[in-house]
Amino acid sequence: MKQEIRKAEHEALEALNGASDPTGVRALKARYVGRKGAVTKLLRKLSSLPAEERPETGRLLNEVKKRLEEVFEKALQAFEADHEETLADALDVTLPGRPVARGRIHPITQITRAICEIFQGLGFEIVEGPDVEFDYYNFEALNIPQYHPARDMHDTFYISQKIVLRTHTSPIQVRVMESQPPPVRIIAPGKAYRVDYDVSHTPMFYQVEGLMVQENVSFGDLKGILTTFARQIFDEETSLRFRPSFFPFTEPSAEVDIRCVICRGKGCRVCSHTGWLEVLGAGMVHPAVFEMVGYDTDHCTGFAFGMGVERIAMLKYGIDDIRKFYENDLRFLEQF
Ligand code: 2U9
Repeated sequence: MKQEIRKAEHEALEALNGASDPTGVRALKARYVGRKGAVTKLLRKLSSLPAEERPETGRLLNEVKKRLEEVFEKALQAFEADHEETLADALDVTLPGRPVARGRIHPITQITRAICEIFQGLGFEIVEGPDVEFDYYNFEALNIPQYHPARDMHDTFYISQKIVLRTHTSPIQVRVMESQPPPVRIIAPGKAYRVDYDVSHTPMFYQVEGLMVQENVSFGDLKGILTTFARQIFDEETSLRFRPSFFPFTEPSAEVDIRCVICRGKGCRVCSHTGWLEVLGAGMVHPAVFEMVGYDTDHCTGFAFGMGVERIAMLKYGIDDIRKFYENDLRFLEQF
């Protein structure tokens, strides 16, 4: 038995000499001093020895087991220390960190917020509504008849026969008028969708529309509000021009221009040598629209206006292609 013990110790130490990683050491530890290990098995065999041999053999076995446990533990610690040293060598904690790219607010969101803030300052309240709309709110209630070209599949994204992606934010104003009596003074920002794609159109774009309804609101009030707005969003010197136009939901209607921000009216490539740039559309709310929402046209009048946010941003920053806003090119976006 004593010989067996010495042999097991010798073998274990030899094997440990050849171990090249902590996994190997753990396997050896289990093989010799683990629950089913060689030395542990010998301990169990002690009871079969003659009584007089047991004390000395037992002592020897315990000594060998303790010694082996210690050398295995030391070997494992040595591997761990080595590993930490290697990590410390590989990691130079004095190197500067990688710069964290900082995000920023998209230029279209910045301009939408700026527009809304100006109108809030003039007493308008911000209202939002669903992007997916009933045909009724998007067209019918806005006096856009069945045969109007805007209703064509080539202009409008249809979800079903009666449901569309809103082509303007005007349904928001219809919903507000349907739910409350005048006075109304609201601003409706949000996405709009049209089947269109070129340098000045994207299938999704942002709009801000406004509506003011109460007794005796006039075209003069509309001019005053829009002039104040234009002077705040562009600059204090901005002058406005109203050209007659047509929209089914307003009568009379106008397209509104500002004096060219580039040439100040002298004529340049940007304003096609007219000295003016179109910025928005507006008009007095059509009586047919008031009737649809149950407003009494004898006691209230109202004006409405609408603008494309990208167009305002393009004029303000001198950008010639609307698609740049949606290409996610950081070299472009980081300039705002
Ligand atoms: C209601 C009644 C009237 C909103 C208006 C315009 C004129 C207009 C265009 C500007 C550029 C759309 O983004 S664009 O292509 N909009 O010219 N929008 S008046 O009139 C309304 C809205 C709601 C109940």
